[in-house]
Amino acid sequence: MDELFLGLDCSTQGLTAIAIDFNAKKVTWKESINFDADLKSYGTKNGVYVSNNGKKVFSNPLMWIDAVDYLFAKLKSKNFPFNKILALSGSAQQHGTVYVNEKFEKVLASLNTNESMAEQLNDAFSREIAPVWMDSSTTMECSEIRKSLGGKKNAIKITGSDIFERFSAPQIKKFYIEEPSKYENTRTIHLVSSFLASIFIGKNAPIDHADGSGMNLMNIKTRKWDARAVKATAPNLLENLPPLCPSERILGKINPYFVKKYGFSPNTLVIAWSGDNPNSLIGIGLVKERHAAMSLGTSDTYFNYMKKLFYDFKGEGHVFVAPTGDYMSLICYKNGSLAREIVKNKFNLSWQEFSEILNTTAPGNNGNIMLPYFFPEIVPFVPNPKVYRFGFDEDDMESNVRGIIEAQFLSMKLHSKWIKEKPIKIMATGGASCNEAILQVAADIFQAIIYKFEITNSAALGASLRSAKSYYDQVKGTHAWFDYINKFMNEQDFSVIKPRKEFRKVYSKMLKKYEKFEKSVLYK
Ligand code: XUL
Repeated sequence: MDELFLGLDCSTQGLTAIAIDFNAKKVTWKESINFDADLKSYGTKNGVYVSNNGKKVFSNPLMWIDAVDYLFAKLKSKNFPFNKILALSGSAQQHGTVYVNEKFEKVLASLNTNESMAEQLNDAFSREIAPVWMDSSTTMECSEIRKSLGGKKNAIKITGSDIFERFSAPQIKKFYIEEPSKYENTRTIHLVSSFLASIFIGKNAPIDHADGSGMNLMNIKTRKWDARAVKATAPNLLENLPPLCPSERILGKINPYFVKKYGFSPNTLVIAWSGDNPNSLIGIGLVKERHAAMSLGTSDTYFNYMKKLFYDFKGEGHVFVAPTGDYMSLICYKNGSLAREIVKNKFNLSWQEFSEILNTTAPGNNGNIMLPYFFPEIVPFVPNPKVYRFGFDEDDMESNVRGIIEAQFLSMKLHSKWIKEKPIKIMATGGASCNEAILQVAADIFQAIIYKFEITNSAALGASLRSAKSYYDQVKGTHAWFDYINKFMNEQDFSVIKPRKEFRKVYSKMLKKYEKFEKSVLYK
């Protein structure tokens, strides 16, 4: 019999389902919906609503559960084999919070299949909206929490990250300050991941350690809610937080609603959900030291699996618990694809022409360096965008093309120095990862092998792999993560970009110069 596992990914813009046949080592189904296009009545743009000043960014939790019904109906119409799914898990955008009242669990336990979940859960929220990771309205709350915890360094030691505007604690604090009576009516505060897991088990689900690390509320060492952080955030908060659990936890059997409505087996196991970045870590196969990944998308992220706990006391990067129970780092850049596109479009280049310039110009850019803050940057923190060019001007096409790409990877290398496990293997995903000329620059700068990975939805894939591991661990005894990943990943398609040793020196010199220039503009 087929042994299928389902992974769902509720990202900012849509919901994706991936089913894998673990024994055949194959992705057998992939289906996505887009919130703006498929759930038009919610009126979102790119899956969110944005306040006039651009600072508050939020979504509607009802839309996410409607998306589950919509996607499953679509799968049912295509005869998706729901009855063969042995276990499922999920992934969701990180940091966003969902506020439910005491009706939530009661309604969940008795959902009827004649109506949609969203219709039945309409009154189960104490706050209609859910702030998401793009929100940057909580600067004041961040400084208050940071101060209560004894400053930036302590905040990092306690929670693994400095206090960030998009993280859950400052978001919860703001809600408590601005809408105290709604806060009062809140029974449970979920992350998007634990909220959706709750739907699938028919009661409040725990928050897994990996996604819990993105809240500024969990102690990164003890993996428990940290009393100091909880106190610094809002009164009686501990009562409203779900328990924490390891990411591999089997939460229980699937809510009968899904059995009756879509034909899941009543024995389908539901595994704890987690955040999209932790799920991607698994989906890309990072379960060993010195393995890292770069996701080159709207924003670029760089993340590492870490055997040991390292802190970035500069406060730029984050440390999360990994779904394997170890650690992972995450560095998030705003100047990703959009910045690359600005340069490409300024010179009316196609991507092919852009690549040709990279292939035919000298690594090191003849000493020219760009600091590419086309947009406000998170790493390093640059609130007011400005592009700096050293040794060339904005009309020099070659130097600009090479300049932007070298700057992005030099910055990644520089700002990940605090991770003492140096990468030898870097997986590349995301839109720009199909461009081998760009990846060659990355390989030369990092002096590491870059693997170009064909599967685009690594978060949903990670969730399906996590559900397979928890299921087989239970029925066949625990196995190392590496065994699972190796078994599955070796069958996937990769192309390999090797670092060219002859450019090692050029780039190590250039990195020092880049650091000097960065300091000169940041601290002037
Ligand atoms: C990570 C972060 C984003 C969201 C996107 O810290 O904010 O990557 O998880 O979904």
